[in-house]
Amino acid sequence: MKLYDGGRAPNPRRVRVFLAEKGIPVPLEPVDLGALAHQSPAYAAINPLQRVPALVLDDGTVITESIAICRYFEALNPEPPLFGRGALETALIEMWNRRLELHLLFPISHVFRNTHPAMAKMEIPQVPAWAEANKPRIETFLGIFDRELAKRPFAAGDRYSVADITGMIAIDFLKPAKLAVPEACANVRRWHADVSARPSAGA
Ligand SMILES: N[C@@H](CCC(=O)N[C@@H](CS)C(=O)NCC(=O)O)C(=O)O
Repeated sequence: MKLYDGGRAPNPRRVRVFLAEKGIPVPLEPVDLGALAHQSPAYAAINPLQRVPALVLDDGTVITESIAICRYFEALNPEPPLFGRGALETALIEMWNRRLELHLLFPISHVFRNTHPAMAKMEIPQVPAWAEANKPRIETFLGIFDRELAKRPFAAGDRYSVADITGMIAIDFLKPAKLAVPEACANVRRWHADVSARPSAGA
């Protein structure tokens, strides 16, 4: 098995943090996004969408999509449960993971991809107006998330989950997008400091 990885890029990091939380060692194969190695014919044969991460199993089966890869490892190694236990906890974690992905990580990614000069060769065309349109959405969502985090320690409840991984990595992605958590979002800041202090955050 081999995990095609993308260094500092957020989606491959989601899988690395997940694996670190589980304590599962998986050999990494670095893919140099800056050099557009993910657009090479060799990598496109693995993932025709030319995105990382991609997990290649020993029989050649390819799994892409960060959350699909995480779910594969969760099914094989249920402890600790990062997608939840039981109907309610599992649904709440799914809800928050999707909210954090769709309403935070993606809009931040749109800002980064449509403004950063280094992304001009990947985001074609770059549309600065789309970046601008996403900025207020990020702020609105952070306000909503902040009010939720006033009620509990982690994104989806009392336990750390995959939703915290998505959220932490989204917040870390604010910096390269030249954005920041608003001062008023004290609960987001507290939660981000807590999840960032876990050893897995360095993965
Ligand atoms: N939905 C995919 C997104 C994968 C993705 O967009 N990966 C980025 C790195 S974070 C990538 O490979 N970008 C290369 C490009 O845009 O050309 C997932 O969850 O894994």
